[in-house]
Amino acid sequence: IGDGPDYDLVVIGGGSGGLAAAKEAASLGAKVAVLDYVTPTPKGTRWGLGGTCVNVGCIPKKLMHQAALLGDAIEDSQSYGWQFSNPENIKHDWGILRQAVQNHVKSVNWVTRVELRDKKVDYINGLGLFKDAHTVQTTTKQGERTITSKYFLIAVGGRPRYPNIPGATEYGITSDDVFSLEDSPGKTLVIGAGYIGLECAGFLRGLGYDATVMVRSVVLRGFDQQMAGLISAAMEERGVKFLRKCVPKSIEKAIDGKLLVKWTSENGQEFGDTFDTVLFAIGRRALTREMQVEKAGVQVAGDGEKIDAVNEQTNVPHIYAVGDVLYKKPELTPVAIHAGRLLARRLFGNSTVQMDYENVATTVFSPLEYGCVGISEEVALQRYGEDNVEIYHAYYKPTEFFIPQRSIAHCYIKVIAKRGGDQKVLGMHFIGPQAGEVIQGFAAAMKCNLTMNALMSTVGIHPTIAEEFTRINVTKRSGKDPNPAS
Ligand code: FAD
Ligand code: NA7
Repeated sequence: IGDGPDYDLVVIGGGSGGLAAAKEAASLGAKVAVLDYVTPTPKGTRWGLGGTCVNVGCIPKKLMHQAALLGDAIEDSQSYGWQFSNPENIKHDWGILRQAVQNHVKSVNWVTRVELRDKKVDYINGLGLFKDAHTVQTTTKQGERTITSKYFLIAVGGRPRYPNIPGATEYGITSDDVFSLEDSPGKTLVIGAGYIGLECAGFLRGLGYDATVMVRSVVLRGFDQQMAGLISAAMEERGVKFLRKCVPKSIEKAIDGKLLVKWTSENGQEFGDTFDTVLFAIGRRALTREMQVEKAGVQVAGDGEKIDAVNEQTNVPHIYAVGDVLYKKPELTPVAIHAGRLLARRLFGNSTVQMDYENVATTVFSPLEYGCVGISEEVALQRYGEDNVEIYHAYYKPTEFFIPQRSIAHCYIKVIAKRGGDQKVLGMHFIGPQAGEVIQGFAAAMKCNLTMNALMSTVGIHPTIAEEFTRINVTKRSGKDPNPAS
């Protein structure tokens, strides 16, 4: 670039969004550098290149969820004829799971580094701070460095919050620590009932640990509340305990090494119990302060930490942002990747295609999974009014549940449609096994303006659970029984 800036694009944060943008930009001929640095957790946990999803998010979470599901499968298998010489002796070994998960994570870290090298993206293992709007400063093992670039991309993601109570950082852990814990977590209190809290409590219970979720207001705030209620009921049925309308007050270490947690209920009553592990899942904060965005003139949104970008562009025209750092955008890996890739194409590939943040499908990997796309019943009623919305629903019986006599009490689906005409589908909600696999294709159908007429005229695949969506015909308005004929 001669006397110009060092790079065409400098990406700060080598996670889902940053890496996708960096690789795409490089393949379009741009000179690109990625800075990635992981500040250790208060417990000292650290990890390699690739960001939250690969190291302490989606991937280790899904693997531990799978470990828990396999436990269920072992139980079911006996009614299908599988014989174990000593069924009571089947145990789970945390150390083996932890090692297997961490080995996989490390292999992904390695592949990511190789990919960057192959694409000629410079990887700088240092914390990036803005010095001014055109310069980023970093300290690596080789010393301090300043880097200039034509464009910058803020992709620093977020990290778990800790509550401001005595003992929180000393004794508590978060999702940043749980997947690499040396010792098995034992009796665990999960504080927070968002999807991360439910998923962690779910797989821990599935692996055989005593698990309790402390809920401040409602479970899965922001999700369809009828579905959220079914998810927590399904978890309770599997032995997860819920402390509702409670907030933590303090954590102390008892002489026997256990953690004594005190909390207060809604009416101010104080309670306490001891746990081996306390895991906070009370939300995440964006890491903009640490990188001194104000020195570049980048404004943060109302919450003081996230960036309210328009089409990923911040208020400083050559500085962009993608991923979890964005204000009021879904905090999901494919969202970060898609937005990062499209941005790189607009910057270096003459593209004009913008990211569409609407109708992004997601799944909560609770023991009985919950997948959804589009809006919740609450939002539909509020947005369109009861007279203009039709809610279709059904309980169903997965074929494979019959033989082991698994509970079908919470296997439920719901489709929210506009009333009248072809009945455009506004939201689809599914509780059951493989919810993510079920919902993904319907998300594509919704992108193509799926209508109730089209859904009902789709021929199902039998016997599957996804076919339930093609059979759905009972509306809430009709008052008819949504239970299947037995
Ligand atoms: P990140 O992936 O967080 O990457 C940011 C990177 O920047 C990190 O490596 C960070 O250390 C680094 N960094 C920060 N500041 C600096 C700096 N100043 N200089 C240099 N580097 C810096 N999403 C899904 O889609 N499906 C799931 O099932 C799912 N499960 C999840 C489970 C858990 C437990 C968690 C925590 C998250 C989960 N997510 C899931 C969310 C998903 O992980 C995030 O949405 C995604 O990783 C966001 O990508 P990002 O690029 O914005 O940031
Ligand atoms: P969420 O989805 O923001 O959920 C946080 C949960 O923690 C939620 O149940 C909160 O209850 C609860 N919370 C928040 N602060 C506290 C305190 N101080 N004490 C007790 N409980 C608290 O976060 P996740 O970690 O599950 O997910 C992180 C992000 O990924 C999230 O923003 C998603 O968009 C994606 P509340 O409902 O506020 O009463």
